[in-house]
This record gives sequence, structure tokens and C-alpha cells, in this order.
Amino acid sequence: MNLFEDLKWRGLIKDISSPELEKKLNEEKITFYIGTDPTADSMHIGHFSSFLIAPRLAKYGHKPILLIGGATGLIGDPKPSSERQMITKEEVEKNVKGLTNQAKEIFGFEVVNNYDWTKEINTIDFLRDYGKYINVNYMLDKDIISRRLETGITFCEFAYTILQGLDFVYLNEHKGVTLQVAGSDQWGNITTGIELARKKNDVELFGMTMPLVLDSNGVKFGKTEGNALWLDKNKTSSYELYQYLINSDDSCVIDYLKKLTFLTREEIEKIEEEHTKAPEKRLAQKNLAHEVITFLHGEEEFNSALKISECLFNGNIKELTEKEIEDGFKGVPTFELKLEEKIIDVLVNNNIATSKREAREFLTNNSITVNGEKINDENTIVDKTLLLHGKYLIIRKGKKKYFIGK
Ligand code: 485
Repeated sequence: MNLFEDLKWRGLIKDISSPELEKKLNEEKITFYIGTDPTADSMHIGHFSSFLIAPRLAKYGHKPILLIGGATGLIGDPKPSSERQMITKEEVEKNVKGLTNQAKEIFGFEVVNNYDWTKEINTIDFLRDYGKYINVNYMLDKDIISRRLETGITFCEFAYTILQGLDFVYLNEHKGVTLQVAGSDQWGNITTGIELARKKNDVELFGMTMPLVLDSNGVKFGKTEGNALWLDKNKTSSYELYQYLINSDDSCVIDYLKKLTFLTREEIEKIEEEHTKAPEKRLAQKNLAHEVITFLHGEEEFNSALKISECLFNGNIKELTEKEIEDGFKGVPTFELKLEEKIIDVLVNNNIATSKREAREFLTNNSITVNGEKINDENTIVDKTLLLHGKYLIIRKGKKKYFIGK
């Protein structure tokens, strides 16, 4: 299977600017770029799914350049719905640093910042050297811009597409870039660059977009209740990532394996076959979590996420390190620990049981585990010797419900 067939099989091609691109990708070695704006100090898993195109093409000998939009981030790519809140220059600068380090660390490719060339261009030159080549009617026809005409769009955001187009031309002139890749929402910005290069330099550039990755509810992959899954493990732990991936719906998980891993077609088809026979074993989800987490954070982080998940399931809390407890119990109801109280009072005072009677019932029918040990005696005093790592009291009620006292 050649590169283009592999991309098609993975469902990674939405639009291409010219059918010639197939031949170029299969037979030539080209330099291409993909960019992101510094709206936060970390990328999220959605960015990751797009940026993976870089190592994918690099495997076949193409050269990737990753762009962080220190300039475009100051303007804001128009959203189809409404104007963006501007972010301060300081914040953009801080985010550029975060993203640059992250992109280098995760992918190891050259990273550029479009502020470096855009800051040199003055207003008159911008209008003469770039604005002059782009017809406003052409801009109004672009999907995102046309969708904003009803609600309004400022000149600032309207001009954004020219800035991104200018990057493409600059990178072509200075680094030999001939292809820009992005998610499908970027088609309008990519084609502005192609138009500029054609008119300004009489050069043909190429564009390719990838479909948005959606979950079984049609929500963007990686969004959980409006929160993003960050690539920075201090913002989203490997365990949280593990939870998200391991819970992928059967109807999407094979698609995720194709789009988010480097497993080969043969490997994925084998997993699919096994998975279909016994979906309850979650073989496909396990492979997905393993591939994504080891790529991002390494084998050790994956093993730790797996261990947390198994310990929480089996109740073997004692085996967890302090960090694993912090990661595994993020979002679990937390109460302030008071020492020298009886366990029955701890249960009632922290709303783990609604009354003493109920607490007693839980204790006598073996429903309460404290730091991994069953407790039946309601008079057990919670003192320092009972705590895990000298500070945690982890209470499990029934099979799944956890509470943590600190
Ligand atoms: O020269 C460029 C300047 C800026 C950009 C790209 C090239 C960023 C681009 N306008 C953008 O807004 N990208 C999004 C972002 O940064 O969050 C997302 C896209 C998505 C995918 C991802 O970046 O919405 O489709 O391309 C990498």
C-alpha cells in the first residue's frame, strides 16, 4: 500500500486541491506544514489527531514543519458562530512558548512561529503585497466568512485568512514548502494561500484537509462535557486520557485506531476481527489507549494509568503511589479528614451515609472498604496509622463509589 492509499484507508483525506497531489505524495519528497494558533499553553487531543499527519508523511520521506501562530493568534481565526475574545499579547507569548516546547518534545520536528516574519510587514506593504492579490468577493465566498455575514465580522477577523495565506507563501519562498495540511475547517485558509502564491509568484501550492474526528454522539473527539483532553500531562493525566480512550464506543474505536495510531492495516484488521467476536474484552480500546498514551507520554505512564485503573477496579488501593492516588482520584468527592473520629461518624459527617443507621448497615454488610481493607466495626478509630502515605483515607462504598479524605 502506498502513502496515499494508506491515508485514504484511514479516512484521513477530506479534500485535496488538485489530483496531482496523489502522485506528489507517492513519488516525490516534499516539504509540508501544519499550523495551530496559541489559544492555550497546551495542545489538546484534537490537535494531536491532526498533527499526527506530520509523522505519518515523514515516515515516507516528506519533511514536516510545524507552525505556531504567534501572529495569527493575536487576531483569531473566525469561528462560524461569533467573534472571538481577543487574548492579550502576554498570554499569546506565553502560549507560544508552551506550544513550541510541546510540539518539539512530542514530534521532534522543526517548529516555526509566524510572528517572526509577520512582525516585519508594515500596513502599507501588507495591503500592497498581499491585499492587492485577494478579491473581497473571493473572500466573501469562503464558507466561514459567508456564515458570519448575518451576525457580522470585524475587519480584524476578516483579514485573518490573508495572514494564513501569507504564511504559506512565505514558507514556500523560504523553506520550500509546497503543501499545507489541516482539519477540514481550514480549507478556506489553505486555498487563500494557494491563490496568493499563484497570483503573486505564479507557483502552484497544494492543500489537503482531513475530516473532523467525531465520537458516537457526533461530538468532536476528545471533548468531555465541554472540557478538552490536554496533551500536557499536568493538565490531563495519563489516567484521565486512559479513561477516555478505554471508554470509546465500539462504533468508533476502529476509526480511532486508524486515525490516531501507527498500527498497520493488517494489525488493525486483525484487532477488528478479534474485537467483533468479543467486544466485551475491549481489545480495540486497550490497543488504542496503549498506542496513544505511549506515543505521548511513554510506556511508564501507560503502565501507571493501567495500574490505577486496575487498582480502582479491584480495590487494591494500597498499591498506589502518592502521584497515582492524586491522578486516580481527581474529581472523586473529597472531604476534610479529621483524625480520632469513629469510622461511623466519618461516614455520616461526610455524607457517605445519610444516617447512623445507614452507616451501620453499610459496615455490617461489608460495603465499606477503607484504604483497601474491609471495615465492619463501627467504633474503629480513624487515626494516623490507618492513613495511606500518611495522609489519605480512601473509602470505597459498594463496588464503585469512592470518597477521599485528606
Ligand atoms: O499559517 C497558519 C496560521 C495559523 C494556523 C494554521 C496555519 C492555525 C489555524 N488557522 C487554526 O485556527 N487551527 C486550529 C487551531 O489552531 O486550533 C485547528 C484547526 C483543525 C486542525 C488543528 O488546528 O481547526 O482543523 O487543523 C491542527
